[in-house]
Amino acid sequence: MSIAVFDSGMGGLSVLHEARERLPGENFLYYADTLHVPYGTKPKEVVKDCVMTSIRHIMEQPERVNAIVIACNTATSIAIQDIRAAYSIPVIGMEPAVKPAVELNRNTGRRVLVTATPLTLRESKYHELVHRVDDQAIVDSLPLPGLVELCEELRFEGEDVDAYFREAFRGFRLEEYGTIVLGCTHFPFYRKALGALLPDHIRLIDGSRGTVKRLQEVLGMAGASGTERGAVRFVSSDGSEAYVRKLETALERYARMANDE
Ligand code: DGN
Repeated sequence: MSIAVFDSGMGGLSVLHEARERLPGENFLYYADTLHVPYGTKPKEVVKDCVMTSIRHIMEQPERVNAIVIACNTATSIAIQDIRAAYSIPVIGMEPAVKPAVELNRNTGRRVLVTATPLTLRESKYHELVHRVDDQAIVDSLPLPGLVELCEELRFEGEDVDAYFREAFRGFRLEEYGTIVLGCTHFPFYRKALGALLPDHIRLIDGSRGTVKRLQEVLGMAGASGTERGAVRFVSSDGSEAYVRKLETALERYARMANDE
């Protein structure tokens, strides 16, 4: 079985990591649309074209993938219906983890803060989701433009990162929040930096576990089988070998960070 994991850049590695933990024997193709990263600050129609072109390239790869994970909240909200209409293999998307966050904070007096790219938070898909699950009106939203770019430079912690978050959270009374949703697949790279900055009671959640669970359901695969580790092949839309090396480094760093938690 070969499974494609797609993002504009390296954010989808957080989903690939989760998928390899759950399905270690499978082979993965990781495709990054480096020609067009970041998506989240571009107009919707431009993003839709970039996504459809990327999916076409994925389908042309020699692996002949059996399923595609759209490991990008922005691309999912803009294009998942078009992708599903165009291809017959299973296509699994991302959704900001608003529902579990609301459940965790129900009747606690604490609020939920959803962070994502500006485009994800502007889309009707997000507003419909909040409308459906936020029955106690406890959800607030915070776009984090610029964080994807920091991540793409492998700047996961340090003074610049702390300064970015301090500025972003200015004006929020953080003690009121019980959970912060990481609604962009690049953001879990900042779990450690955020953990050090935020009050201890705040929980950080992201959508990768839910997406991989869905992938397992759709493929009818309960979990790890066999002892042999599957392969991962990285492809970038600009053909850059240097970016492929960067993806390998970032995946290792992410795995180390996730295992330290
Ligand atoms: N990782 C993408 C997401 O989950 O929304 C954002 C990437 C981007 O191109 N902005």
